Amino acid sequence: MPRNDIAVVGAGLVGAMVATLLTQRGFRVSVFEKRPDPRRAGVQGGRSINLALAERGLHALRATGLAEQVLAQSVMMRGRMVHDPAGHSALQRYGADDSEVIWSVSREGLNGLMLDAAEAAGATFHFGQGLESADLDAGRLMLRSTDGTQRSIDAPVVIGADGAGSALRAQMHRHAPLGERVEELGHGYKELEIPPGSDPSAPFAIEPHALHIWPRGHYMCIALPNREGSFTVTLFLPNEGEHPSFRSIAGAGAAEAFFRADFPDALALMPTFAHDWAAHPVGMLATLYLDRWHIGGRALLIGDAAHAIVPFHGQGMNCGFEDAAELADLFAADPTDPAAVFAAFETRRKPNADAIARMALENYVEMRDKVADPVFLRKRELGALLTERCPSHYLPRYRMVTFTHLPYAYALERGQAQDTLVEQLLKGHDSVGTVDIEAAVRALQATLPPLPAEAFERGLRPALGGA
Ligand code: FAD
Ligand code: 8R5
Repeated sequence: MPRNDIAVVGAGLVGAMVATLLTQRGFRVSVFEKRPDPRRAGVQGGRSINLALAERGLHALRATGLAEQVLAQSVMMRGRMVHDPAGHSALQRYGADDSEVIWSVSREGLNGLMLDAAEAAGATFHFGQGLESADLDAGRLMLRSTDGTQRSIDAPVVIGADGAGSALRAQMHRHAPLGERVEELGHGYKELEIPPGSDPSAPFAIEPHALHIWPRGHYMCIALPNREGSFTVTLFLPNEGEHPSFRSIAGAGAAEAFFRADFPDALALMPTFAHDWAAHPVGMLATLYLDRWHIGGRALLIGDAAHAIVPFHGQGMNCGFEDAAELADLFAADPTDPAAVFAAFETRRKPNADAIARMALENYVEMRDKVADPVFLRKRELGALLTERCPSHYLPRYRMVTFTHLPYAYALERGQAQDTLVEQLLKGHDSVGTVDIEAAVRALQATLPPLPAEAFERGLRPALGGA
């Protein structure tokens, strides 16, 4: 390969994104993907799997020119709809208004749009060609095709976007240890489905414009809407231990009894429950930490390959897209020195990847337990009030993560400081109503510096597009 040629391993969400952005900046990009072209092969198992797209992901999509098209295929989610055990539900808005919402998008649809865009920009794709091994000293990749044939190619500069089970990571590790650590959560997930109702003019069985949560303390169900009127439901549950756990629930019949007791309203909307339970495997959840993401200027890991996280903040793809955008910016600024680019990328992104990994773990407790807790709700209410009264100094952490481009590490740190203050302000109060708001604002301004300008540069999302 001549200079300025970059090989990308993996044509998933992050691989397609980085290929598009680098091609747009004048690099010649070849992408090698183990699986067949998903635009031809169709989804595995025919299931619709959706993802929550937020500002960081949308920002990268804007750079590719795809944002409008993606939003037009998505369903807007204004907040969390919390379903209590008695069957009541209430919406907790994510932001101030409909400019602060997240979007439920089909993984298959998004991946297809992104592959089309990367090809249109000039990137070359080789489907059905998996990375098998790599000689990083010689700058060669060994690939195996679906039909079993092997070949090797020159690739002096390679980016690994091959996901949590990255083959490039394993090859890099052989070359020089990366300091890999995998922390399993001990909880897994099972995907289920609420199909569209029979009335084609109102196909959604529950509120379409929300991310639904059934919090139950140590476990929970969630549901995200799909455009055609169905919902993808996910149960998160401990793998082992006392009932309920995946181990304690033996088979679809026992699972149905568990749902009848704990999620009766959701079960009533899932006619294919028993089939889905038996057919879908339990997914595993873990956080991946590495000490190093690159080997000189030869190989770099991005996306899940570098920092797979648990799903509870809905930021895995969003963070991977932000990786791709930052990497493309660094490459554009210094196109001839991949070693310097990779080192700068690792220095900039690693603290942020660590921060979102931690916040994602924390958000599991928030979703499954705290969203129904009065103390948590008071803190949230006072936080919202402070943002309204003093936007220069207070922005809830969830909103920094989801609706701004502030570094994740900043959101984590600022969130802790804000939280401490709100706890102090609420001391001795059973309700936000008795807190002196003027005094609280003064305390806020005296304790914390103003938020950086980036907090207010939230991408203006058009009200158009989306269902
Ligand atoms: P992947 O999407 O895993 O892509 C890796 C690609 O590399 C694949 O195409 C794979 O076939 C290919 N590959 C693997 N091995 C090789 C090889 N040896 N050679 C060549 N190619 C190879 N994130 C969010 O932001 N919001 C959400 O709501 C959300 N929901 C999720 C729901 C589910 C069910 C799951 C599983 C994840 C969810 N995530 C979400 C996380 C998100 O999917 C990932 O963070 C994101 O897909 C990472 O992209 P990636 O390109 O790094 O990896
Ligand atoms: N990933 C999400 C959020 C935060 C919602 C909130 C949470 C399913 C396997 Cl669990 C989860 C969120 O705090 O109110 N935004 O987007 C997506 C989530 O799970 C996805 C769909 C998922 C991996 C299964």
